[in-house]
Amino acid sequence: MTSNNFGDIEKEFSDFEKSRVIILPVPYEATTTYRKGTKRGPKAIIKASQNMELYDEETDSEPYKIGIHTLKEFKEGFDNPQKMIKALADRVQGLFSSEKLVIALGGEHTIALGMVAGLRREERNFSLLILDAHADLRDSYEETKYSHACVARRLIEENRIFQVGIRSLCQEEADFIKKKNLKLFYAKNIVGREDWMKKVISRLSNKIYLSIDLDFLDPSIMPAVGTPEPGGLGWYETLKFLRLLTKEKEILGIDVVELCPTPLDISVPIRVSNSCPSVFTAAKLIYKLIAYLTTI
Ligand SMILES: [Mn+2]
Repeated sequence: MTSNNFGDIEKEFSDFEKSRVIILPVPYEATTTYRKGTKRGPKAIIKASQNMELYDEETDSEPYKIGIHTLKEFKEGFDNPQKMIKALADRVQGLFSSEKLVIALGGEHTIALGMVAGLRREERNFSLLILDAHADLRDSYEETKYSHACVARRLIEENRIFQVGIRSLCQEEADFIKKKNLKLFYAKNIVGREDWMKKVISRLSNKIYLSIDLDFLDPSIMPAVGTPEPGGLGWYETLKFLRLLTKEKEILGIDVVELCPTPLDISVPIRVSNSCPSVFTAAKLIYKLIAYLTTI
């Protein structure tokens, strides 16, 4: 297990040309506020994915056979958020135009801005679904407009966004939501229920971009994130929603961000790192999404 490829998939099914899914590690971290380490996320997810079974029992399939290629880490423009966003948009634009499904691994949430900018050059008509504990609607934070805490605010300037799982915001954000009459799906109204799933899906365009901040999950199953927040979604309700979503909508691009592994999750034997299963949960969540995409 020395390859850097997601799932440690054999060459036949991880060749770039033949792969439908492209994993792009983006270890960008500049503005994380509570706990640093999201830059270690992509490597940790890939390492965990190499210990995962590649057969999926729920769909009775081997999702990797659709082709999953892992690109080299993207690291351009990391000294300046606007440069990073532009460079990432340049990097992914060609992938989107060749109809690859790009899954970017963060890194902090700011990478979503580059992904969406790249996609927008190729496709105008999509809506953006954000799963997150935080509203991320501040106009600026700690003197930058490109903080992870401002991601949704930047995205809403040019996109139709739908936020699901929200349970943490400040007064400024609450005022902004009222002023703009935004309809957020708050965690308190959805956790443990299913009636919201079809409602969310019915509001989206046929094509969507999906941004997954892992802190939307409950910290009992996803403690290793930059800014954990109690009261999030559980594993099976998340899977149910994602399966419905992939059935009804065409997903053009995905980012999975804010995993903040502790050193334990990275460099010690499996036996020990199992004590903090966040990275495995993140890897499995991504593989589940691929399973649903391949078996609709
Ligand atoms: Mn968040």
